Amino acid sequence: MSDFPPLKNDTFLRAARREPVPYTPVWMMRQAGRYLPEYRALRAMDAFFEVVRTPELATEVTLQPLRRFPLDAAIIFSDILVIPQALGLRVEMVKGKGPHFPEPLAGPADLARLADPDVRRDLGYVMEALTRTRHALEGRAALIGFCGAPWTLMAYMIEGGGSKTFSASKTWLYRHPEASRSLLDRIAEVCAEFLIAQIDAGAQAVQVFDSWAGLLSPEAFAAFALPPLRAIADRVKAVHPEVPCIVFARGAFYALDALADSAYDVIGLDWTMDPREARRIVGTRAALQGNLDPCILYAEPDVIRAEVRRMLEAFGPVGHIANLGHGMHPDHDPAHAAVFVEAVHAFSRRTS
Ligand code: 1CP
Repeated sequence: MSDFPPLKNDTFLRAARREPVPYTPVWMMRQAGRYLPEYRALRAMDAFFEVVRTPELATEVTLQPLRRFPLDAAIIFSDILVIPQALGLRVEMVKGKGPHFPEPLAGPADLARLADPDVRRDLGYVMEALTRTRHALEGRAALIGFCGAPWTLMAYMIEGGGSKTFSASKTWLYRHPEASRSLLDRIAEVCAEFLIAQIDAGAQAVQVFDSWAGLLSPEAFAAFALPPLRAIADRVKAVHPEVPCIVFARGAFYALDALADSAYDVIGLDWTMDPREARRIVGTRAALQGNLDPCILYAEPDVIRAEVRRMLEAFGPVGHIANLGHGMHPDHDPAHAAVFVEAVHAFSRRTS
């Protein structure tokens, strides 16, 4: 991969390794997306998964937020649901509603319906988008690849979309624990292969999104969600030991100690988690990422700046990647995202 432009801004990678940085690096989950008018304009012409599957367009959308804000990392424009698609399930993006699976997994017998994907071929468009984006970035920011975590993907594959209680997928855990484990292991294998292929194609860090971890009891998380999460990082690290792996298990405060004991280098925190308490639990075992409540971006700029200062003080200058505690919302004002990013840089420069 030596033909990529040299990385001129390595603050994100240094913070992920808990090395000293001149300022705290920052990026935003869902930084590419509907709150940007230039994204909405592009989306007006193409269906969501068409944009995802067209490397030129995915590269363009990935770069859009970097043209507006001095972000320290770019995240490739894609979706966690490309893995269920590669496993043979149909996924549609319904306007105003979100993802919809017309034929979700109804029971363990449906596992036979799943395909055995060739990740580098079936999801080759993601790898192509990463390679293009890495060149287009010209080393201005690090490039992050990602995938969904096995539990979160299993939940979508069974519920057929978002859900308030996720009772169908949780029913699997308690009624069909063996089939659940076999599905989770199968997804984990695809996730690991996919992340390794993304790194080969140019990703400089990878993040695993376990967005629905918080629906599980600590016991269920330990029994079902954690083993495949661990397996993914172990497999990626065996091939690419130098590439930072980030885990974002939303709502799983109770799992911080176990996650710090895994091969993940960085643990993402949602806004319900106290950074000082997280630091006390995790110690020097991992860097932390997060965790401003995305709704603070609805406040006046001075409030955003004060909250950023509070966040930076709570995390401290070492081993912190600033981010939101979850993704940008479609009705966020891009000007307020700019205030967030600039405040992180300004305050951390002053205090470090
Ligand atoms: O119509 C549109 O334009 C669809 C909106 C949209 C966008 C912009 C979806 C549908 N996905 C995305 C992009 C996306 N999704 C990215 C791009 C990179 C970036 O961060 O800028 C990423 C990382 C994701 C990951 C993703 N998709 C997650 C994990 C992160 C999280 O927010 O918890 C999840 C749960 C999804 C599923 C999904 N895809 C889209 C929606 C609206 C949802 C969530 C639906 C639900 O709440 O169940």
